[in-house]
Amino acid sequence: MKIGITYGTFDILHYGHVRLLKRAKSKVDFLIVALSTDEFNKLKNKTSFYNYKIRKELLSSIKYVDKVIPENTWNQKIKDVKKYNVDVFFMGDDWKDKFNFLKPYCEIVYLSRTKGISSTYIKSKINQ
Ligand code: C2G
Repeated sequence: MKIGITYGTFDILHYGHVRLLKRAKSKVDFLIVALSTDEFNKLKNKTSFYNYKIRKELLSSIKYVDKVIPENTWNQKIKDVKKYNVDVFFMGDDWKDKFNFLKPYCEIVYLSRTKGISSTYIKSKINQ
């Protein structure tokens, strides 16, 4: 069974997130999402609209997502890859080459971001 993992905040879930998850899941049998906790978001200088519990509830309802785990720190990826026997690490290409240190442990796939949508954009439109 081929296992994949991806990481992110996934705030205000939108079709950019879903398309990334769909494409990742098309390449593996089991897809894990490491979801940034509210505390970790502070380290990323991000405040999400939805808290972790809600973001996890939404992600878990997506048929492409098989498991959601917390992302608490920047440096848990190697441990996660080993712990879950991950074969493929996925990230949007806004992170291109940022996680190449994982090469010895698993395949790395950077997927193109979906243009024209982001949680920030949605928030800006709602606030208009
Ligand atoms: N994404 C996408 N298209 C968009 C918006 C986001 O493909 N229009 C992808 C991003 O490239 C990322 C994933 O959806 O792979 C989640 O996006 P974010 O929640 O913005 O992820 P980020 O805050 O960058 O967290 O340790 C890694 C970090 O946790 C990544």
